[in-house]
Amino acid sequence: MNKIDYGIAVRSLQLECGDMPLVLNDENQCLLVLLDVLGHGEAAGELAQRAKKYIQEHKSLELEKLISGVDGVLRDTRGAVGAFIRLDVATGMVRYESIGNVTMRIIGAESSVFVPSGGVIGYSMPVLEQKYSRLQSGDILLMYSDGIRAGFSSYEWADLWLQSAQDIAQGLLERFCIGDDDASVIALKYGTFFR
Ligand SMILES: [Mn+2]
Repeated sequence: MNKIDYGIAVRSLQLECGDMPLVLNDENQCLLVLLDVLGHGEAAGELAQRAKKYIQEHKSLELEKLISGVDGVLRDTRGAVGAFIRLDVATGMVRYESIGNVTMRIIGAESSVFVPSGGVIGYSMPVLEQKYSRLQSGDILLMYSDGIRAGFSSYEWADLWLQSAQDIAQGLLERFCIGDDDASVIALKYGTFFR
């Protein structure tokens, strides 16, 4: 049986945070969302919380419907970029969609970067496509906002790989946080890891 270990780290520029990383999992499925409401501060934070509440209340919706719902919640606001992943824990199958510049990467035997769609949730939504990937045992899945330096390479955090998902998320935040925007990281370790 495959296992997951996940961790979340957030750094807010002000008291309220416009980044909203969220992981909701049950026995079979894991929903990972990372929203970055445009701008930061109180107004962005309030929108992020509104979107979070909607996602929590509609977490079982099919992914496109969920994203459309979030688009509805954020309609006529400053909007957000966001990445959405639904992971089938048993098989590692990943269904994903990303609108705007939230990064999703798999680090492992076959590393890859998920392809985002352009657009802004709540403002200019792209046509959503069915996108799939698959996690293999030993893979680390990363999601992070543009408050994190985008193109860091895996050797820059090789010392973090064997740590817990929470320590990886926190370590990446501390190491690669840019500092002029809210920043957030979700790290998920999939399958069996040898320590
Ligand atoms: Mn941002």
